[in-house]
Amino acid sequence: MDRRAFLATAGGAFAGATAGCVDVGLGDGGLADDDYDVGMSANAFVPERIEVSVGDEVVWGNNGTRGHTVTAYESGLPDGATFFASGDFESTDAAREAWSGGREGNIAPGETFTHTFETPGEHRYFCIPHERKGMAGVVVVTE
Ligand SMILES: [Cu+2]
Repeated sequence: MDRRAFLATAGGAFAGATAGCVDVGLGDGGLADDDYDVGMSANAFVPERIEVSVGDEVVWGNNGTRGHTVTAYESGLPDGATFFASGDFESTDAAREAWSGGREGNIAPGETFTHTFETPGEHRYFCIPHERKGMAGVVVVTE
């Protein structure tokens, strides 16, 4: 059972207990489940792998409590793919420098980042401050 169905069921069964609670269904960052495609927990993108079609928009949402980045690995993109990074940097190195210089590119709790994928293939990306903890993901784009 998905979470929304569960909440709907619980709401019906315990309407008296939950009435007035506006936080039902919202994560720590204040985002609702359908506000994003890929969430961000303490040290992970959830899910780590997502499959979309050419032309689809992917929305990352920080539903955790810490700042994160979405930063593509230039070497982890298909030929011809557009580089993407929160903060709109032009390269992985530029994003790293801007982060260490003042947390530029930060996606704060409750914020989102969006990118539209136009090139088929695997797009690998990571979070700069949590790279060493293995915070990385892949967007698989199919025709
Ligand atoms: Cu992170």
